[in-house]
Amino acid sequence: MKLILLTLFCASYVLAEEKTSYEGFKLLNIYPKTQNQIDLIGELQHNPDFDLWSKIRGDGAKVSLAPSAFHKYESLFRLFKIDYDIVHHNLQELFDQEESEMSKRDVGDGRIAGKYARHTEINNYILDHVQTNSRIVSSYVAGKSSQGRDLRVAVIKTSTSKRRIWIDCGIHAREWVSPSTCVWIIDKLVSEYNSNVAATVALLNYFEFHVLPVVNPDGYEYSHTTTRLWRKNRKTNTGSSCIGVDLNRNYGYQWMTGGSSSDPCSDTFAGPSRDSELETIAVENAINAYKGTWDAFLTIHSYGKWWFTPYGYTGNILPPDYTDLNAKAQIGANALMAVYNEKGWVTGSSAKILYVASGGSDDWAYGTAGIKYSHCIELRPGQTGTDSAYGFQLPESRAPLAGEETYVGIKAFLNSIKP
Ligand code: 0X9
Ligand code: ZN
Repeated sequence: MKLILLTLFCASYVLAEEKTSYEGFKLLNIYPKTQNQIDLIGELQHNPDFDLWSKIRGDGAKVSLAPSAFHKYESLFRLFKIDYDIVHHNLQELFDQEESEMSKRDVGDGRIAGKYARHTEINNYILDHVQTNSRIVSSYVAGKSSQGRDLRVAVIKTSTSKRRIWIDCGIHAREWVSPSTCVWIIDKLVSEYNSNVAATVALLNYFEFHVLPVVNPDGYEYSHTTTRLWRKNRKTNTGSSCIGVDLNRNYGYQWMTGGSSSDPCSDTFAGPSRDSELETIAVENAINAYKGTWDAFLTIHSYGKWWFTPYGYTGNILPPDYTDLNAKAQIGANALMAVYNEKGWVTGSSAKILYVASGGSDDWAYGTAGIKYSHCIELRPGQTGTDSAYGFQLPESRAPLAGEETYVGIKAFLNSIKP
């Protein structure tokens, strides 16, 4: 008996991985200005110990560094004369605050819109909606994640819906405000349709929405249970002890042509081959299942306050439809900013504005699937201004703001592409 108990204890001990501590981790704002400095940061961002949170150029690119990495890179910054300041001296404190704020609230009633809900809660929420609103909501499983979680897509449509709109969230694990925004969108579409909001009824009479709130559930769960800043999926990599593929480097259009890493330990690891990941394949299959019927592909990330157009893989050329795409993105961003009188949303090609990064789902949707209005939207906060000190750490109490402004922006954008 003793032996059995001991074995059980050991097994559960091994299974329950300890939470990653961010004690002493610093969050820096760095200010690379010259081309040399920008190129250096562009290279460093693929290093496993250099966690670039967002943009390379401009004001306030954020990077989080373990104490030893801080030591190492501080001297490099000095050598290259890159200015920086320290935004937080101890990231763990921020994460503790976040956890205590979240533990005070209760999502037991299933009302998870605007919350940082867990993956099971999100899937159950979709299934509940299918039950209670079967007239307009249905769902399907697009595939399974590498650890076997259901990639459940909510479908919202009426009997007259003609063309399709794809919206996905949570491809990057740590971008928690993204899944919460997808849930917000589902919630508002359904509730506004039920209460006969004319604009929403008209939208749903034309468009059928497919919303996948968490493309990367394994990573998302891992960022909740173990490592807050996890980004990739959780697939084991042959020949390496490092885990995970950056799903937004894995899509099969212009794969590995720039801004991605072939090192499994890097946060931008593009995978062993194009379209190698189950999560990538699931999204591609879902799109291919209704080929030619999609009018828009929207993939929601955080953070930066950007409404991107393709391409991400190169800044040397713009897509043939760029002028139109950018004009429609601007309509979306303007409506979004008007909701809370926010400023500073920027539209345009992601490679030109942010950095070159190939293998993104938006480029695949545009380049391979032929979906014209393919956009990657980076939610609040921005690099500067409201909430900017938080980065990925946007408090849960601010998530409804992101949900609502994005919902309004997307509706305006869709109205502008609807005939
Ligand atoms: O790097 C990314 O995958 C996205 N930024 S994030 O900070 N959320 O990781 C931007 C992707 C833009 N699109 C492409 N590069 N295709
Ligand atoms: Zn992202």
